[in-house]
Amino acid sequence: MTAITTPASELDVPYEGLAPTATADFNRDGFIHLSGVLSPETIAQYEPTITSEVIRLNTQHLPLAERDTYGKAFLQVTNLWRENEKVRRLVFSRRLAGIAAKLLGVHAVRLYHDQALYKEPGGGITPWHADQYYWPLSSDRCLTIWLPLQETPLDMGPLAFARGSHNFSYGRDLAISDESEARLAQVVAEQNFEDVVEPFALGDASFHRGWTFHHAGPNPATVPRRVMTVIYMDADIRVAEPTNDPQVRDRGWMPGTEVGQVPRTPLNPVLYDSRTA
Ligand SMILES: O=C(O)CCC(=O)C(=O)O
Repeated sequence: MTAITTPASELDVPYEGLAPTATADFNRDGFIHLSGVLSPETIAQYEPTITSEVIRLNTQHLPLAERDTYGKAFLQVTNLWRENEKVRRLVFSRRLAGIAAKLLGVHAVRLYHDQALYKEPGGGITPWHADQYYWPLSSDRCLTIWLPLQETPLDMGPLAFARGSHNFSYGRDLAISDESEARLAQVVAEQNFEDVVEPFALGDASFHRGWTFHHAGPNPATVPRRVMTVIYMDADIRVAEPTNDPQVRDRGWMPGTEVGQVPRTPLNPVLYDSRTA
């Protein structure tokens, strides 16, 4: 009898495009932009589901003109993997988590949470900021994949990074705001950090460290700039004492944990472990 084999989903097959220098490049720059992380066909399969979940779960109904700068930047819908089995398959992709583990130089990564970030037509800038300001975590071994769900040209607000800024500690006390935009734009200019702004082809994705300063332009296009993100952390990272109010709230991503514990909760599964891959 002939065995019937189902081809493994691209989502769980290792990515072959990582250069031997990728981890070192990522450590030096604080981000990396990779081509062909997923095929256009895979993105086309998942985009409609993510978009309909964003529409279903969105709680932001104010007109753009009545929102603050953060509110104008994007619609933000979190932990979609808990809402939809198909989205769960994307968020739990071993390919994506495997890239995250390699870039961080760790054996295994755990999910912190996911979020869809949809910059509406006419949506504003994403102010300069560093994500780790929000995270009560014991080390900087955490990163975000930014996965656009359409081709993203320069005039649609692709994510942009200040190269090497993850090693600079000034400005880490700033929430996303007009103040973070003004102060960090000044820091980036004064420190001569290169502001790396690039278009994204369909299937490209970037990965950035928690302390890397990043921002995005507005979206004057007539269609939303649709993006899925997943935040991964070293599987051995621990919950840290919050240092600000947003970090107190962010402890909710690791429910029931105490400071000092590894967040082994049902919401923070290990998504990739090189020792069992
Ligand atoms: O999509 C954006 O405009 C912002 C994304 C971002 O800040 C992030 O993924 O950390």
